[in-house]
Amino acid sequence: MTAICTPCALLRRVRSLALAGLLALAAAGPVVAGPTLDAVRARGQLVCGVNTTLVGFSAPDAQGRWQGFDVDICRAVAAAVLGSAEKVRFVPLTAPQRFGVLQSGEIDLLSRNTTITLARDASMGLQMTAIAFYDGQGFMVPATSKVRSALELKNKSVCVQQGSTTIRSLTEYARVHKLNIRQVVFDRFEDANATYFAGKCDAYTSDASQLASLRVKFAANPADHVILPEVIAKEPLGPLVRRGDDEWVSIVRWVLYGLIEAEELGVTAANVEALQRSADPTVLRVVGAGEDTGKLLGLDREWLARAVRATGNYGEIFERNLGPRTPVGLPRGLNNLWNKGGLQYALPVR
Ligand SMILES: N[C@@H](CCC(=O)N[C@@H](CS)C(=O)NCC(=O)O)C(=O)O
Repeated sequence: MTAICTPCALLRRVRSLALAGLLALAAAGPVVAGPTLDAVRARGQLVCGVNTTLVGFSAPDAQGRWQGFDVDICRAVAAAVLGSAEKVRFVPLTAPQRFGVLQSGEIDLLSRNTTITLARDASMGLQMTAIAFYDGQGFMVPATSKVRSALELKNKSVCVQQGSTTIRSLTEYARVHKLNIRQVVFDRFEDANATYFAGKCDAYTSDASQLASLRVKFAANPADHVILPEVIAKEPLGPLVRRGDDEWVSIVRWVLYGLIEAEELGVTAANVEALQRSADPTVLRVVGAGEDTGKLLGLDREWLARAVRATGNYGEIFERNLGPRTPVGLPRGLNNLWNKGGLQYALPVR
């Protein structure tokens, strides 16, 4: 029998082939592991790029153990992928170093107060995963200064570091508002910090969360430095990976979404075991006792349960490292859940 090849029949055949392909894929079980997951597994360790020292985000504690919000994201990924949050090597990176090290393959993941912009996403061979922290660029001034608004920085000097999004936004803001700001630019973070805290710049500009962290570490009394109300640029921060390894992008993205989803569902490090007996299928998926979401990522059923057990959910990570009861003392603000007035909205884990 000869096949009738009208455009309609052709379309039907393409559709049925596509459907058969999709069904075969769904039945195939675990998807292919990408090259990064393979390398991480073979090494038995995740290599994570973090900030050199930014209290609350990434800094070694008195025992030399890395602590912080960005650090916990690395640990959560390691717990999901390798079964242990301890299987991470942290690589401290300066602002100018961070992208080259990720591009060259020296690290698997960059979890380091890094803003996702169009240019970075589209032109560096790197890819954003999800937004871990909604930040914005701000200014800090000594409390003794009369300046109480960024618009009062006319003819003032502002300390700023190279290799970040910060200088360009400062330049554009100053131009738009005709502020004639004198930029005092540093290659090294240490020099920018030392100069501002020695009182040699009228203001310091960076991500607002960073300013809050810096005053805790460097000011004799953090209350001696005031963060001005203006946010001059959006700084959505999140983990970056190399472009071209879609499986790895998915894993990092879903670990982050999973931690946020866990918070939304009330799954915490402490109750993840007890909730194995939950009647709610959305909770069961998160605690690894329901539908197996891990196999679609090339992982196992308990991937997310392990991450939550190791680091706590997103809210627990935030509160422990940055929240009002920590020295950095940040409110949840934009980083609250979408149903509590914030922007954190995890795509559904199902
Ligand atoms: N979020 C911004 C700024 C992040 C950033 O790297 N900030 C600088 C200070 S403005 C920093 O952390 N430097 C630390 C270092 O170089 O060791 C970005 O991604 O460019």
